[in-house]
Amino acid sequence: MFKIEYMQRALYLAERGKGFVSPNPLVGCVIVKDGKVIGEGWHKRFGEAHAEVNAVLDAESKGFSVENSDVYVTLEPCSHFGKTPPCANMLAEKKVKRVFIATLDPNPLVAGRGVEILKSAGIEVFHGFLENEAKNLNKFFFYHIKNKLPYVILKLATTLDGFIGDIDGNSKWITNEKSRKKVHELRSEVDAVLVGSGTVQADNPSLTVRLVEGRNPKKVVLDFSGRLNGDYNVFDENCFLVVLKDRLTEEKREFYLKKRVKIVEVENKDIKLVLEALYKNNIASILVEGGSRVAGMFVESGFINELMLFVAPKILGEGKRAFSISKVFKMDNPLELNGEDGFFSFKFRS
Ligand code: AOF
Ligand code: ZN
Repeated sequence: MFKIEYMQRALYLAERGKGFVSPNPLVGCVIVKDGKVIGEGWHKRFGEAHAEVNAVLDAESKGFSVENSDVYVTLEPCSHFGKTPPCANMLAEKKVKRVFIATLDPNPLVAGRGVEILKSAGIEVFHGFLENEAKNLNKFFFYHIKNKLPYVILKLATTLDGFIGDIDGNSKWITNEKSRKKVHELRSEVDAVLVGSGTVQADNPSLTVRLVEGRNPKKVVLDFSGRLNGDYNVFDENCFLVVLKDRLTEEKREFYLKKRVKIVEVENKDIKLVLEALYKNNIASILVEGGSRVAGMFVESGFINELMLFVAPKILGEGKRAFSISKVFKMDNPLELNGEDGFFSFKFRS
């Protein structure tokens, strides 16, 4: 009998791959036979076995045969020879009885072919269970596989009057520990964190994950004019420096080479070019962390998928604004982002 709990379990298992499978999707799989879970698996690491293979191995290692079983999987089993052979063929060979899929695979290499392979082997296939949850879990994957660009999250931490720092440029700390933990959690889930050269100079951030458990993201520094000069905490083998073509002196090139910083050269100050270049370097999700100039360039480019706004109940009166943009707009024609109003309620007294 079909049970939604098994799909929930498969989604839960999928999440265990967070931070390790990109640019692949998070996938989980549960195998059920005679009303009992006989195998569980998830995609653990990029380039390694897919969820279905791990679940079958899990069942077989415990002495179960998966023949005639029900397979719950959060993404359509693949149909292509990639880094691993196709999961749909493997399930067909194992003669499973039914396959329940949360959502189809948007990857053009798969996109329905996995279902076809299963059906033509006589397996009953059903899809569309917890589909929204499954798509949301893989929002980075669904976007990048279709658009060949990384999914971009802009993070802002502001005061009630919309400032990201005081008039001296001091931004430590606008938001509380809980918000900062959330940011560190996000860092551990995206492929890269991006900041501008101004932020590097002002704060010398390390952009690592410290307040929660998790792996460090790659780091991207936007320094179009190549003005950064000297050593900063971000510079190591996990760092990409984005700079306009031919702007770096030989001396700086040598310095970055020694630090093992990867240099990404772009033709002009175009965020789309930057995103295309980063995508070619296997960066499929980015957390943009500032400052105003970078936030301004990203809103003007239209390439923000999501804004995560942390607002502290503090007021500065004057300070560093969140977005530095190239024009001033009027209320009847503002720079408008595509979406609904947000709503917060702060409770100050009871
Ligand atoms: C599945 N199960 O667990 C995953 C799937 O390069 P490869 O061989 O790892 O293939 C990556 C593609 O396979 C990926 O883009 C997506 O379409 C699918 N991912 N499929 O059946 C899995 N991770
Ligand atoms: Zn597969």
